[in-house]
Amino acid sequence: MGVHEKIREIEEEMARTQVNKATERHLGLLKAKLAKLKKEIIGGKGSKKTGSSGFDVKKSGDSTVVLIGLPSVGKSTILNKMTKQQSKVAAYAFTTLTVIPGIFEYKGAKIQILDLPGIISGAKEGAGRGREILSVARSADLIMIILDVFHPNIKTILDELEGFGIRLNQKPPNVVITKKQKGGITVNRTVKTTKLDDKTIEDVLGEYGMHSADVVIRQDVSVDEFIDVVVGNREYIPAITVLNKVDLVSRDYLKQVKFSYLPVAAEKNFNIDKLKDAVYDGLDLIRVYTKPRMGEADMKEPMIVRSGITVAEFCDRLHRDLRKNFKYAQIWGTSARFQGQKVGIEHRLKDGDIVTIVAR
Ligand SMILES: Nc1nc2c(ncn2[C@@H]2O[C@H](COP(=O)(O)OP(=O)(O)OP(=O)(O)O)[C@@H](O)[C@H]2O)c(=O)[nH]1
Ligand SMILES: [Mg+2]
Repeated sequence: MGVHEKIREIEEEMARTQVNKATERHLGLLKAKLAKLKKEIIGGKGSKKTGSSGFDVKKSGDSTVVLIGLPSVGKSTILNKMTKQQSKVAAYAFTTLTVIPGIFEYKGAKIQILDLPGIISGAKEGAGRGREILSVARSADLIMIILDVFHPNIKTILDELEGFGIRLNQKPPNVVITKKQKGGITVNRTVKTTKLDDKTIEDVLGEYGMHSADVVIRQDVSVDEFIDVVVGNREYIPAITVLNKVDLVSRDYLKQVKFSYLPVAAEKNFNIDKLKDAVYDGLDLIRVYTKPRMGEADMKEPMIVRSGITVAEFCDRLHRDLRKNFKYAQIWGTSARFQGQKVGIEHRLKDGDIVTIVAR
């Protein structure tokens, strides 16, 4: 039996199973099995840096936004209106066949946008170069979901992204699993939890061949979130939803759309500015200034980086070898407990921080 058939079989069993206290544990196990099979689909480790995308994309700018949507929803039109790029636009499906990058500057940040071919249902299993497209999405700093006003079927898109290990607008669950050689599973909870019991935790870990581990639960996680931690190759990415071509409908028509979205008519330039704002806000960027050890800080040209960035990641932005040779950093600004505080590589930076990196 192939992976896809096995997945379908489990999904069918889950659909047949009533959700109640008695079946909770069994469902947890099925979910774990399912996640394991789905991981095979995503393939390889595929981290942000090394992920083989199949599409050759050269990242540039301070952050990268990808356009994801069904064919002909207006992705290329949006790219063209937001940047100076001219990606081909046409009234038929699959006009765009590869990645088309564009860039725009906003509030001092250089933001790259990647226009992609449309995805179709089954993309995560490879339909219509779907895997290449979704791999690019996994590497994004923000995903822009584009929907056509006449087919606002957001569920198709969410299913494809979800099935490819992408978690939208969620934080990584605060759970730590440390493997051990022996001693069984021990679970420690630092908060009161209601959604996940010890037996289910054991079942899920067992499914992944883990029979001894220390588990620390710091948040009331669901079994799905716990499985995400166990599987481990999830990308947590912010997203915004755009409903395009609103010039073609009335206000009344829009009232029946039940999820939240930004209304846009790209072709008419309607709300392109609002879209730029939404992208900028969604990226949650901060300004960080660098200061040489002996000199003055450069307050003219901040580095624009995403909020929550660690000193380690900041080093990577400055120079390839800096992380390797890192000794300590000194911080002036809101992330420091006192001005000039010495910090390690895991320290998280905040907006307006001034940083000196001291390397060997
Ligand atoms: N009325 C209207 N038409 C639009 C709007 N935006 C795009 N279109 C039209 O929609 C069609 C598809 O636009 P594209 O930008 O090529 O769509 P796409 O999503 O890039 O399509 P693929 O590359 O094939 O996936 C074209 O005929 C556009 O002129 C809009 O805001 N209003
Ligand atoms: Mg296109």
